[in-house]
Amino acid sequence: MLNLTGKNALVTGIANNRSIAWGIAQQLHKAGANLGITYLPDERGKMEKKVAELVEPLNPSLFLPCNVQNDEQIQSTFETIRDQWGKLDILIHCLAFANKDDLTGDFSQISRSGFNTALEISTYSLAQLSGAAKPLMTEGGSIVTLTYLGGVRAVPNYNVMGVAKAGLEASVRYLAAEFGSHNIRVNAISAGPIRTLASSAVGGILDMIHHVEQVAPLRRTVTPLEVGNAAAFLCSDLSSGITGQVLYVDAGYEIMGM
Ligand code: NAD
Ligand code: 0WE
Repeated sequence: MLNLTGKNALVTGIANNRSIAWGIAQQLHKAGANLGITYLPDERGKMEKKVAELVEPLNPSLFLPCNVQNDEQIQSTFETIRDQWGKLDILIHCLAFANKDDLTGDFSQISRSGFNTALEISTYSLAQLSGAAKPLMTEGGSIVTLTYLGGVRAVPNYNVMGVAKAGLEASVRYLAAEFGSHNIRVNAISAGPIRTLASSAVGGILDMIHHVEQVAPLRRTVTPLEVGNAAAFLCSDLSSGITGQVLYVDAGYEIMGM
């Protein structure tokens, strides 16, 4: 049985009730995990209030600001986990960012700063958070990140995010190789397109979703709760033999040739 009672799970990347991280947090809670939630703080504290209200029913025992571009916030997040929880079992990395203008047009025209921003936030952050989590995962652990098919295929307009996801998937393999001797597993879920805050800001996302609904074996897209179920599996002892992998949760779309 899928059982996460007694496990402490840190979930990053909840922005609103459509976030994939929100689907994951709900399923980890349902399986009995004790939750810590981080949010991306803004100047006016609007995000803090919004995310706090959303996650309240899951009774998180930690609720912390964590912008991955801010080293102090990362340090303080993991210091708080050490002081309050003593150990960490689960880390969910569910965040990405590229400048909107870099998700359209010619990839060859990407600026140095646009490239760096996308890879700093979307790729480097996994190694950074995993490195901070490692000493706290004293009884082993599970790290799960979110990727997309655009990291292995040239998906129109995904552009620099595709490069970031290719690096993310490679990071999963190097982290899995490094952490395996500590019984810490590292895996990625490659989700099919879902309408979220990040994807809705992308032109043509509805056409992409429509295309998936025609082509995918299951003739539909996936939901954040389905991604959450796969994440709960990868965080549980049911997946104790699995590390370094990319698990497709995409209604089967990836296997199709046409
Ligand atoms: P979302 O907008 O709900 O989540 C993205 C999150 O990234 C937000 O919570 C945002 O606050 C956070 N974030 C951005 N910059 C940050 C920073 N500097 N520090 C900390 N957090 C920061 O959108 P989503 O679609 O749920 O995205 C979550 C993950 O799922 C991303 O890695 C995305 O690439 C991946 N993914 C999304 C889809 C999709 O179609 N929506 C498909 C496959 C994979
Ligand atoms: O990973 C993603 C979303 C990534 C993303 C989206 C945005 C839009 C708003 C990263 N940064 C930003 N920055 C913004 O300002 N997905 C897998 C969803 C997605 O994004 C696409 C897609 C799909 C699918 C972009 C182009 C083409 C397809």
